[in-house]
Amino acid sequence: MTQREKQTDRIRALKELVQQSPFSGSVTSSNMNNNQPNAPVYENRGFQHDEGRPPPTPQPPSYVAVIHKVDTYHTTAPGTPHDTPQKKGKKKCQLKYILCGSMCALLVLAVAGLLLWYVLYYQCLQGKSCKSDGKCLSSSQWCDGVKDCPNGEDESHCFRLHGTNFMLQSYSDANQTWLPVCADNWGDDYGRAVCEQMGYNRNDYVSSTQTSAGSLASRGYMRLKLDINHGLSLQSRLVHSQSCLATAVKLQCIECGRSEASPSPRIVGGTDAVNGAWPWQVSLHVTFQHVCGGSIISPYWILSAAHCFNWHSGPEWWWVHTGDVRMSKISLEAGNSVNKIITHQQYNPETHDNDIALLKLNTPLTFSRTVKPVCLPNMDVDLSAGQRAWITGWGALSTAGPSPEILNQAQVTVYSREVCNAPNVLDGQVTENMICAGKLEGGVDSCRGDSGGPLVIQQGGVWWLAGDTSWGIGCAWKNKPGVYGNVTYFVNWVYEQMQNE
Ligand code: 4AZ
Repeated sequence: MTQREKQTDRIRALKELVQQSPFSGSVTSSNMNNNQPNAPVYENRGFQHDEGRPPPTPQPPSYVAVIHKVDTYHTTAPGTPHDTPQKKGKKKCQLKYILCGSMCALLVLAVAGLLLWYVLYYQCLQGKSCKSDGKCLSSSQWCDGVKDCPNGEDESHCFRLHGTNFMLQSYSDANQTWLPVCADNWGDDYGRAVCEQMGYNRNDYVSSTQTSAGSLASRGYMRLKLDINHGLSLQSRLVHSQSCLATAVKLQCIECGRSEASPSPRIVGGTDAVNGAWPWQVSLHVTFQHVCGGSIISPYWILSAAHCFNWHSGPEWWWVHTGDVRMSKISLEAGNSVNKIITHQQYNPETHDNDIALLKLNTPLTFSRTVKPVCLPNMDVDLSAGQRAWITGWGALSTAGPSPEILNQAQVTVYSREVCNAPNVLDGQVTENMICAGKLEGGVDSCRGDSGGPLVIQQGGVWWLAGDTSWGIGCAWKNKPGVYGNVTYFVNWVYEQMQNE
């Protein structure tokens, strides 16, 4: 046998061996041996059960391939009934369901926990929560003389004044209602303390008197206990009592709403006012020009409309002029500078919602015959539809007309929200924080430049600030009454601002 024959034999034997192996492929040609004409060439047909099967097309890597790899770690011997592909799939599904189930259970538990915390802490089942941070206080923590909420709101609405006779009421938590305050030993010190708590200055205080509470006491009183434990807050000394030997307390925190001249029957369609008739009316100036009106409510505070401060929002721009009906006269006087402008946080320039603002002065006004505050509405003072009201201001005398030298006054009618919102009137634009007033027949109205100024109503001998001039469609048009901020709606907001400054 030649060398070559020997080599050929060895190759044949090798070939047979390879063909018997499961990894065998038919030897034909391949690029492996392209340059060696006599070298055996292997064509890899992959795993073959029967020779005639064509080579499998290469499969992209898939998850199945990965699972197969995992299965090689399975302790059950390959080929046993446990390991059929369907079984394997089922097991995997079960595992997925268990995992998914536990995740869902955990999620439900977390949500339930959150809800419980929310209900207990924020919804405050037994008490009330602070608006500012949601902190829950028990009902006994409200009006107990200790400020528990960050801005002290738990102590800010514990007293209010009721009706045209200024009856002092305190909130009874036990009865969930407001009851008249009665005391055997009420004095000015108590009166001052309550007024200060409401937001007035101690120096504004006028008087406390005592009178019968009448039907207001049908559910009892809040009676002042003697102060054995000196230093206890007023609130914590008030206890609910069905009867009271003493009489109820009337409280005047500020001398307000007193006019020195009765109005004689234009603003549009109004007449000239006389000095002292509307002593709360102010003119708000920017760079020596009248821009808006406003109303004095205390020596330090002017109430006006938020929209007046759209363009000049900084207090340094503004000067408050008071004390005379002649614009030329008050313009020449120095006026009072403004320390702070507080516009309502929810004022909406598009809808005119919450169009109210407060100006705090740097120095207090000195009250006189022509400089006095108007009263903020007490609870239940009837300033509703049908009332005769007055509007005043230095605003334009017609839609495109000039402004007057002398303060103008006009009498208007307050309309119900239904009338204001009728399709042919203001078509649903008057919200609960607005009131509309004027003359549906046209001819009398507030106009450009009257904004922020007062709409007042006289009840029980004093003038109440029912509205601040806000907006309108044209001026004095038929079926287009003027719209005013509803001051009754904002009274708590006003006191809150006064308390916090
Ligand atoms: C204004 O432009 C304005 N007719 C104020 C009030 C009214 C209209 C316009 C109400 O300030």
